Amino acid sequence: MSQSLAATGTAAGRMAELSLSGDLHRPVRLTVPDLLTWPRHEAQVAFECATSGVQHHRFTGPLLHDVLMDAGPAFDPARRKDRLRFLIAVRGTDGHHALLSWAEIDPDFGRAPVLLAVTLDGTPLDHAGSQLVLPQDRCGARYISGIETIRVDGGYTAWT
Ligand SMILES: Nc1nc2c(c(=O)[nH]1)N[C@H]1C(S)=C(S)[C@@H](COP(=O)(O)O)O[C@H]1N2
Ligand SMILES: [Mo]
Repeated sequence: MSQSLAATGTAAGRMAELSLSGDLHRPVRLTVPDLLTWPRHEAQVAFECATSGVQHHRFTGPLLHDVLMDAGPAFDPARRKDRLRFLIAVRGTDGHHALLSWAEIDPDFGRAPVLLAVTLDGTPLDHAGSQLVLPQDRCGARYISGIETIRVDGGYTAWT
């Protein structure tokens, strides 16, 4: 099913919801209007798609970092090194998914201003679901739309 059909199906019933799960002290389900609880940022972005070329869009929404911090990631906030093993997995309703490292969005490390969009070019995403916005990405593939799940995983144990 295409993303637009999935979104229409959701619109016919209830609003889209995304779940924050994994290594969090306060896992939660959030609608797009719930995301307005956090300070809203704006990003004018350009990204390239392998099939449709360069796209320009304006997104608004909270910082992914602000939303995830309130869900209580299971690291010691005072110890910067403890955060370096955490990954963030983001998946859309169509199964498209991608990983970010925690350090990529952490203000002490990569400081990428990644957003969870509530609007796309002025249109609310209440029914389509939030979209991941990564102004630092040249390619559009991680701009995951219709976000269903964000899973925080601190169990990266390749060397143990
Ligand atoms: N849920 C979901 N989000 C997605 C994709 C997808 O297949 N599923 N494709 C990505 C890719 S490859 C690009 S370039 C951007 C823009 O794709 P669009 O032009 O199809 O909207 O969305 C991204 N977000
Ligand atoms: Mo793409």
